[in-house]
Amino acid sequence: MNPVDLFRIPLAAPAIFTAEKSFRKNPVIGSATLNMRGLHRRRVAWAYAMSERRRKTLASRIDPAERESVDRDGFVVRHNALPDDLLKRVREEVASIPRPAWQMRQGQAVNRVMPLPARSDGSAMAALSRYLASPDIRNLVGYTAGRTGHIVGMLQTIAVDPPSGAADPQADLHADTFHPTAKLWLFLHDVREEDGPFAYAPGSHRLTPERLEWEHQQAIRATSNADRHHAAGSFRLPEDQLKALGYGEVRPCPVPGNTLVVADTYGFHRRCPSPHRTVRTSLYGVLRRNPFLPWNGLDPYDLPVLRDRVMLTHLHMQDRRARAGKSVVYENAGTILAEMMPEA
Ligand SMILES: O=C(O)CCC(=O)C(=O)O
Ligand SMILES: [Fe+2]
Repeated sequence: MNPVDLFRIPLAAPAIFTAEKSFRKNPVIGSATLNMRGLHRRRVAWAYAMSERRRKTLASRIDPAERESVDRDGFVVRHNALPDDLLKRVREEVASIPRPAWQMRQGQAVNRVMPLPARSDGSAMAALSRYLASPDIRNLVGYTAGRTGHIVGMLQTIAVDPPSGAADPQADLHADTFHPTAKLWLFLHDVREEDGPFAYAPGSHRLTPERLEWEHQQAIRATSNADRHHAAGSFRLPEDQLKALGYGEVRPCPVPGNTLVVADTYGFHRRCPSPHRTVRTSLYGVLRRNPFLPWNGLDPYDLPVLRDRVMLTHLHMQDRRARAGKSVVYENAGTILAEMMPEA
């Protein structure tokens, strides 16, 4: 071990009990010695067991058919998610009202995010924010994530222009992190098979003994993995290994507009590569919480002062970093229309 790491360890150790996932950033989580002795294996098994316990207390709050889908597959698809009049207003606003946007380019894919308004301002975007806070969505997403809490919501556009860059890293099959956690997409328009839909390996959210052993093996060598996403704790899996872990084949999810997809992104998933230019816009939400605490709810982000400002505050901090000449994940893209094709 590098002597400098000795000083970093007392500071890095408490992260073991949080949602911290990066092997590269955290010397304790990334320690080959500790992982050989079973640190990662224990984190995975414990986080999973706690999630299952919390899910039991939420089970009666969600629709039985949707619960069955999450339990069996790790994701659920709900058609006609928004009432017609709200859907119409959302589509009109998205097509005609420019909004502050931030973008991250990953190879040929641009991921554009637009925070939702923090206050009710009569807009359809504010209504989307309320939709995410409704008990129906909170419970469904909370159940899928294995813990309820504030869903960080935004408008998301994925714009893919195949000749413009390298492969899209999100098109590699992966798990987002080491514990149950949820994302949602409410696709505003049709996403056909050839438009780069979301795809998921059904059942891969379940911790099989083979998956646990695989997690253990990955963790030991994670910091030196050539794929930086893998080293950051978002493990990549070659698709032909799904079967060995006890899982089904990847299933693409093309959807008609107004379809809600909620997925436990501990399960293996990816974006399908798009063979042509596509722009895919959705209401997008993320619920990722500390998986080790026994209770649901009690999320500081639910406090009125923080609620709905989480994303915007994060993005403003990115702007400050950019102005200071530091590297950022999301670049300010000005005030633009959500569905605009980015410049190459
Ligand atoms: O955009 C998609 O279809 C999936 C991307 C992904 O892997 C993610 O957001 O975690
Ligand atoms: Fe992902």
